[in-house]
Amino acid sequence: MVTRKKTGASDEGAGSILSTVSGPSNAPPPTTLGNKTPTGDELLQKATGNMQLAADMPFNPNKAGEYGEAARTPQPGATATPPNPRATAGTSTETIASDKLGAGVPPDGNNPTVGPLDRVRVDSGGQRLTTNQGVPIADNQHSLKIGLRGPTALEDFILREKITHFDHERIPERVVHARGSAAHGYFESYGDFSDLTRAAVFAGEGKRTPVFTRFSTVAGERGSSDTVRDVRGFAVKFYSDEGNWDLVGNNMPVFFIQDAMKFPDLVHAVKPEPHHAMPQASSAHDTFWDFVSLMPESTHMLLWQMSDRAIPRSYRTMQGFGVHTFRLVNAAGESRFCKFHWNPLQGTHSLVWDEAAKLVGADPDYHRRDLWEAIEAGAFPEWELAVQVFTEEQADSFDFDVLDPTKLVPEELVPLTPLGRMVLNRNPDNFFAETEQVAFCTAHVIPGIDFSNDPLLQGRIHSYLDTQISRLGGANFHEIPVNAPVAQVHNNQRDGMHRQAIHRGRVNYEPNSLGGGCPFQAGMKGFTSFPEPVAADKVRGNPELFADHYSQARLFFNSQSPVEQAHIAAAFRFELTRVQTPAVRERVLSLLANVNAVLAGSVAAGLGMDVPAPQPMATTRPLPEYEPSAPLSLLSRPGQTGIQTRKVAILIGNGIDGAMVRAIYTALLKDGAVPRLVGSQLGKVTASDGSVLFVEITLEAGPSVLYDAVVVPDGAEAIAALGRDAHAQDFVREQYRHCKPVMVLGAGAALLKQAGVPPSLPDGADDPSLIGADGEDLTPAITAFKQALAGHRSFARETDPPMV
Ligand code: HDE
Repeated sequence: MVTRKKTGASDEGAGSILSTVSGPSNAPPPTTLGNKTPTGDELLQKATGNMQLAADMPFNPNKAGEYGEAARTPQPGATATPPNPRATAGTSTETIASDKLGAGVPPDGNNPTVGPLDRVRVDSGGQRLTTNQGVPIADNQHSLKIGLRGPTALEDFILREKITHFDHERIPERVVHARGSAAHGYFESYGDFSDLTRAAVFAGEGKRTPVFTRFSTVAGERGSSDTVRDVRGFAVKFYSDEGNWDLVGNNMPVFFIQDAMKFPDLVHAVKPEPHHAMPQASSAHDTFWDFVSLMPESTHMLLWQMSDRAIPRSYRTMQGFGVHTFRLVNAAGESRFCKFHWNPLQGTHSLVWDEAAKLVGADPDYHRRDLWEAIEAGAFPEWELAVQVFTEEQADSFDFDVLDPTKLVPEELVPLTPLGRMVLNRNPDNFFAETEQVAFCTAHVIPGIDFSNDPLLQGRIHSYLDTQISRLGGANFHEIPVNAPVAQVHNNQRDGMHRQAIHRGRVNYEPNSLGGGCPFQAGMKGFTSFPEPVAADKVRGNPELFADHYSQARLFFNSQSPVEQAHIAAAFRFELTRVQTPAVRERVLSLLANVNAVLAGSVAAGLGMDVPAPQPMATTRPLPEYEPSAPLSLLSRPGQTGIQTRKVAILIGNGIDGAMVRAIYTALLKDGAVPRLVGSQLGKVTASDGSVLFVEITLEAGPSVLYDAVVVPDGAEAIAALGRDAHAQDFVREQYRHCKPVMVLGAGAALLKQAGVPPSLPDGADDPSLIGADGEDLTPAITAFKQALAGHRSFARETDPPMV
């Protein structure tokens, strides 16, 4: 810019500054606009400051660095410092203050729309009712009518606003994973892992990053039941100080298909059949099994899905997995492959199938309630995040391809490295605003985390961003408070439906000189993709090793305990029984024949069929053989939280032993368990000692499946009455059938006898989870009961079919 030679005030060219089009060429700007107003002064600063910024950048100094080798190390964008605060303003009037505009102080390099959620939490205590425009509503009971018995007036804007908003309350549900529950919490790094990755969340010991974690089923609709047999989603959004990182995983480490191209087919096959929209939230139907039996790469995942992993006891007792191979990249640009694992402190525990099926009716919100109640009670669930880290050279030596998402990396091959822990310690304020509107995207990665070429992952990187646009109504879903990062957001994206941010200034492009070059590209401090060399033909297809469809299915099956193996066989039997097309059943059996002869035989026998010839393999290479891997069994992880949050029913009625009930109740509460007094009906119960107890829930409203264990205390009169209530008999029978700890004291034993519950295990041995006591001293019985409760179930009782 040409500088003024004379020092005195000059209004030459002021007219151009007071106009919004054209101006003199190459002349010094005026120093006064003549008619002095405070706003005019701001305008002068804005215009001259902006001209100065533009002049400070005579050319784009970054351009030469964008080509060839130099492009590998992008440089930070060129910037210039504004000569005055108004230089980058859109308007000279930005300092005008009001209750709406605020203090008239520009945000100065800050984006307040990403601030903590406090800014959008609302409480209506002491407030009057208003419309969405803030107009106080006098009468929220009646519409505006022409006379008390007359028609409603079209001018009733209050009624119309209320009904219109209501009409649009629902948004499309997620196309998969529609049903879910979530909580806030934090991730805490165990140390500085910068040698592995520059990801901000692992930058130092004790560093905490806020998270929002959503668990889900996959196939069911938003209102379906929690305990159906299904894969569970395990999606974690890390609000890191380098932006949001979403680790969108499942509770199983492998997947059904190897390429994103097949995902719509898989989902169409598993969802309710299109002609009659049945069955809801279940894979037990023809189209699912038709599809997967023609896709033998599903076999490994099918074994996981038929295992007890698919019916978790709680979201809190599930592992989580990133499934795909990812990359960790450190500040030196070195990359290693990794697999992510979440291991629950609560241990891995599941329901049994009969219980899961009954819970669908008894409490469709079973997992949602469990997560909510545990967090409300301060029993914050916790997971350890660990990674299996391996180099590209190691990966090349494995006998499977790490880009194949139907394969896991056995822990014996690459052990886990723990990186930190996640604690969920805060329930959402509002289900819709947070849990429903949260948008997870596999494309949300931060510097230090990168993708592998897994063709399933590559497809997901596109899909998640795309789906949010229709589900959340436009491209600005990132501004919804639960989705906004805590890191600053500055770019030149503008407009779109429901834009929240009001950008100051006139610059919405880059490079620019009029905004001092800001926001400027970060160069090597920003996200840079790992420069993996690739030279190959464009092709549709998979590598050779992807054609091994059975060796890891065998690994999984062989790593299960006999009980778990029996459950897998029973689950296949159940699902295939519900299939109606014999050829589909037969095709599934031909897959299983490639996995394990005992499994195939057991399922075939359950269906009244013979085991067919194994399906031809897709490869002629010999399949690798694996030693069983202990961590693949659920039973390998009992957990560290004892009886905390476990629900115990204590059956009571008139004449129950009150002192005994109170002692057990207190002893359970002491260790964090949740006892409930369960009776035939609500109200008072007079105990044998004359004291009064209050029933907390009835046998009808809280059937057996809602509890982890039952206590039948002493008290002849109460037991006789319970014995006349078939609900009570069902209750103890089901507790027994579902292998849960049962404690019977004194006369309580009579109820078990009446319900047909045997006193010992099917093989005649003592049943360690059936605890009885006759004497005065309850302590040993309570101790044994707590021990059995901490151990969850006694599968030694189980027979197929059940005897009780
Ligand atoms: Fe997803 N998946 N997925 N998925 N997925 C969605 O995104 C998709 C896959 C997973 O709590 C959708 O926001 C494709 C594997 C979870 O909000 C959608 C493919 C894994 C959640 C989508 C996969 C997952 C989703 C639906 C194959 C385990 C719930 C709504 C290429 C690693 C996240 C949405 C939440 C949700 C697409 C495969 C996990 C449509 C195309 C493998 C946990 O975008």
